[in-house]
Amino acid sequence: MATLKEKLSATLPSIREEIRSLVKEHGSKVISEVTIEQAYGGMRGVKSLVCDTSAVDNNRGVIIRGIHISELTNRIPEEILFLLLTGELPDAASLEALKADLRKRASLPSYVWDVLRAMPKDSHPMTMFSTGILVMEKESAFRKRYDQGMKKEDYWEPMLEDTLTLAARAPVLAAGIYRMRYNKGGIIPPDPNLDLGANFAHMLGTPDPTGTFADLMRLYLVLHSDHESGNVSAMTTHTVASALSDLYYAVSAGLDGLAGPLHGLANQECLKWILMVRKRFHGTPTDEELHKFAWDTLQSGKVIPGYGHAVLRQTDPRFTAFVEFGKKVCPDDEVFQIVEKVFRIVPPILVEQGKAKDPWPNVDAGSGSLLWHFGLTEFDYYTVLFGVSRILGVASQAVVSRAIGSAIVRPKSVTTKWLKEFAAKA
Ligand code: CMX
Repeated sequence: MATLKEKLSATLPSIREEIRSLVKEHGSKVISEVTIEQAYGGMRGVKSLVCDTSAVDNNRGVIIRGIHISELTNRIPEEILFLLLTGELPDAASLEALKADLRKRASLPSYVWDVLRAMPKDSHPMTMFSTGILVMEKESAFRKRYDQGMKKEDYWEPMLEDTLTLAARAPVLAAGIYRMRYNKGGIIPPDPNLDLGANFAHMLGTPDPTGTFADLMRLYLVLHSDHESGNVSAMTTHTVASALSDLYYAVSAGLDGLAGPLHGLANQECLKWILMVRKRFHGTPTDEELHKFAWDTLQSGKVIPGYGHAVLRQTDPRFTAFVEFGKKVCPDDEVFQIVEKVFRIVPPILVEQGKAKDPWPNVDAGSGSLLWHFGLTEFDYYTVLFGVSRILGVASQAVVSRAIGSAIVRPKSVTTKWLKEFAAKA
């Protein structure tokens, strides 16, 4: 049995050596080119980041440390954290050690609640979540060790320390925000006998007589954990951490990016859209009604939330995993049935419109309907759930980045004038 830290520590010398010799032998080889269109177009497709925790295949979706996400749906979030950080799933003893470690860290300083209580009552839950994390920055092990003086090769250790603390505290913070923001009664403390996902379900206080909501929370935390490093939340976290800002600063910034409607907030927008459909047609629409409603959305200049992706070109396997869960748990739920119908109707419309490169559903298209089924109906809270999970991935990426000595991010920008002159000469 090796603890997560022992395992990581043992593998680091060979990983560092592997990268050192790769750069030494092949450092000048070209892996990507950048066109003017890409420079204006969000750098789409430009290969200029390294991420070893996961990779997104255009057609197959996310693969975490070599394991396709569809093979991880029965795992618990703690196993995914171990996998992300070390490259291997834990054995039973290592998993128990990690669970015990996280349990010890799962309490919040009381000043966090004071700060959140002082915020405007109509603050968005993502603002509260990001603020709650930022305000704990003074607890950062990385910052303390850095201030004391620390060698570069040791940076990963306090980064790991902060990762474990944040992974343990995020569900406590998020559940507390839910109870506070929606007047659900007092904050429910963590139950030391439960795993991360079940504990999250418990602290939210959603009735769960059969334990199925806890299963959904485990699945939710597994599916959203990581999606390589070019997406807004991961890239922001990486960029901020590359300045040696500690993990609290970096994760808080990453979550601010996740809060955008083209990224994680799409899960809130998506359920909002589904509920609009239901209201407009007093229930499940006919195919023709839904077809027209989707066209009207596009013609009013809006996107259909939950559809399309910057990298994927097929149905997101995370959407498929949620739909499979829904088929087992709530096949007759009206909102879930509309989600299934949208999946049938919308992709051909997006193809017909001819703009979106990917007409298929992404992770955000189905998750909200399941939360709704369990009575978690406050959809502007949904992105916080995404955030609790995404912390596992972006924090793991940050540990790896510090371990391999990644440089401060500083690409070169050019002016439009420069581009015009360049284009004229080329
Ligand atoms: N509905 C309507 N139009 C869409 C669309 C959708 N679902 N998806 C893409 N398009 C449009 C784009 O807005 C763009 O239009 P313009 O040329 O007028 O600007 C055009 O199709 C080309 O876009 P693209 O290259 O296919 O997509 P991008 O890589 O630029 O953007 C994404 C990807 C996800 C932002 C986009 O598909 C989108 O806005 N989807 C809806 C929001 C959403 O579900 N986001 C969540 C993504 C997953 C996540 O990060 O959580």
